[in-house]
Amino acid sequence: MVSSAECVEMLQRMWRIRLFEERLKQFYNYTAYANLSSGPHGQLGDDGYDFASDGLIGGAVHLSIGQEAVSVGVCSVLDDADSIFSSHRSHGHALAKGVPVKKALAELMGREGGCCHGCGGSMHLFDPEHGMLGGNGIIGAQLALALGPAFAAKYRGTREVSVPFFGDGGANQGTFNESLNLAALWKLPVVFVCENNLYANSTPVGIALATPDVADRAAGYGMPGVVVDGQDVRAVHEAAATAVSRAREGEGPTLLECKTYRFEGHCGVSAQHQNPEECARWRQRDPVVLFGARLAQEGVLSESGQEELRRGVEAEIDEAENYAKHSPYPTPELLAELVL
Ligand SMILES: Cc1ncc(C[n+]2csc(CCOP(=O)(O)OP(=O)(O)O)c2C)c(N)n1
Repeated sequence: MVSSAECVEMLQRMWRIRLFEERLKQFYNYTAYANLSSGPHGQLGDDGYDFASDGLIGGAVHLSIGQEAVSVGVCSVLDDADSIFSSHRSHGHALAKGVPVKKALAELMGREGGCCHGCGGSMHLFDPEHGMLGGNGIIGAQLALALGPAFAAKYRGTREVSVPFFGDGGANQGTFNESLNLAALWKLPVVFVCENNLYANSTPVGIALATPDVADRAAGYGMPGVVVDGQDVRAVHEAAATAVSRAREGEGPTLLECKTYRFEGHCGVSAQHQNPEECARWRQRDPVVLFGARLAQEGVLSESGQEELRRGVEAEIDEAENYAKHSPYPTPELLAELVL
């Protein structure tokens, strides 16, 4: 059973991810990305658009607003020594695992003070100190990479667990089969976390998945497959706790499928390809709002306590913004040093 203090900590982390990504909307270079893009990405919207800040973040930015309960619920049962691997949609995972906000924001702005000295950017947040072993622009690659530290832990007889987060689209890559098979065969300490947000880019799961639940596939590898409500952070925490303790005890991997939804478009904002009624329905199940209401109802944290928590997170992000904006861009010499 998760304690009150842990609940408050989880709510704080959820707010951190939500407000961090809301802040990103002001900095994202919509114009450059729209010019590069075609199809649904090309539609510009007004939501959050701030001309003054436009361009502080270049390249593609994938927001995970709406999916905070998954990253926070899973990471709440992990230690710094445990490893996570992410995809193109990696900010939430990084922050949930403890990557400092200022290092993440500076990285997104391409500054030297970032967790990869500004040479990685949004899709390559990486911070081994906190066990964040990287975002990845290659869909499905993180599943195979996660087997490395899991194998090392098993080989050395230590108790670290490795967790790849991937989407429903990632579940259809060949690496899914290879990784689940090998992890099960060797009983590796892995928890495979599928964030099924119902779309891969703009492709709905209904026309891409042969069965409604990705978790059903676990049976084919002889591991438990668990479906959990990805909007309920406590449910995710509990399911992840069971899977992680199984992995730590040497009993092998679990496939955890979290049913969730992203409230923004695939890349950037306002490029919604989802049906508006569907979006509205899921917004009724906003994981941050739901959890806050539950904690108020249970007397764990009052509404004013939550407001204070939220303001504290906002101040933390203001401070990170100041840090990032004052951090220099990396020099070509530094790039050469890091890469060579
Ligand atoms: C190997 C590979 N194929 C295709 C792409 C292009 N691509 C980028 S994101 C994406 C959809 C990913 O969907 P999903 O795994 O469900 O994650 P979500 O975006 O829903 O979080 C695709 C196909 C890619 N980056 N890598």
